[in-house]
Amino acid sequence: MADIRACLFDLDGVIVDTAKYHYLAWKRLCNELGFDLTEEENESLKGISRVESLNILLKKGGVELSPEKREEHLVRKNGWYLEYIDAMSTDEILPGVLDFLKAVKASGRRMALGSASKNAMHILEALDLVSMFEAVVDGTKVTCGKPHPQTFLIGAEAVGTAPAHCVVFEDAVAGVDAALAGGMYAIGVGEQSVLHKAHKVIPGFDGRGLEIFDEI
Ligand code: B16
Ligand code: MG
Repeated sequence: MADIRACLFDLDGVIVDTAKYHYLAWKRLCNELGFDLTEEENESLKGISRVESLNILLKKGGVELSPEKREEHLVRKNGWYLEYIDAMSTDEILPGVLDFLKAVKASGRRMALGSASKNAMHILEALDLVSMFEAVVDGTKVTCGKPHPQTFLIGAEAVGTAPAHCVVFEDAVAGVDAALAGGMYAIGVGEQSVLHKAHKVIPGFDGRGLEIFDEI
């Protein structure tokens, strides 16, 4: 049985469904550039950095842009995304997440956030969750995004826990891959068919408690 001493949580798609807002903002940009983005295609952008996501989309749409234009589009996309974020409240924390976070904290396990997002602190503030995490590793703190394990390795170190005693909660294939590459346990939050490489997959946190650590 796994001896879990620290939990590393992804943000988008695990704690809050900002993935839907990323999708709407990317879709708007793609449509302006003359092509569409389906929800299925958006799946491959989850957990991937902003710059890398744009690279993937431009390739898909067969659009070539100068570095200046790319930067301009990234700023516009983030502006649309932030309009959704600014309208968000604590009601948008996904079902069961708050109780689960509190239970982990009360159990004495260490807790960190590991997100690719450069907006992570902004989102945590909107959700009143900043004080829940001992460390926040976000897109402003890494040089290699997921699926590279750097995000979670920095998180594990920040909470003084060896990777073998850490579990990562992730909704993205890239995030599950990052956790496994870092030598950690991975619990996928979403669909089994998508996240099958994880040690365990749950649809969400509703009704879930510390017994989950006995199931990996
Ligand atoms: P931003 P996570 C990731 O967050 C998202 O899943 C991904 O879709 C997004 O492109 C990335 O953050 C960067 O986000 O544009 O806000 O810097 O899932 O790792 O918490
Ligand atoms: Mg995510």
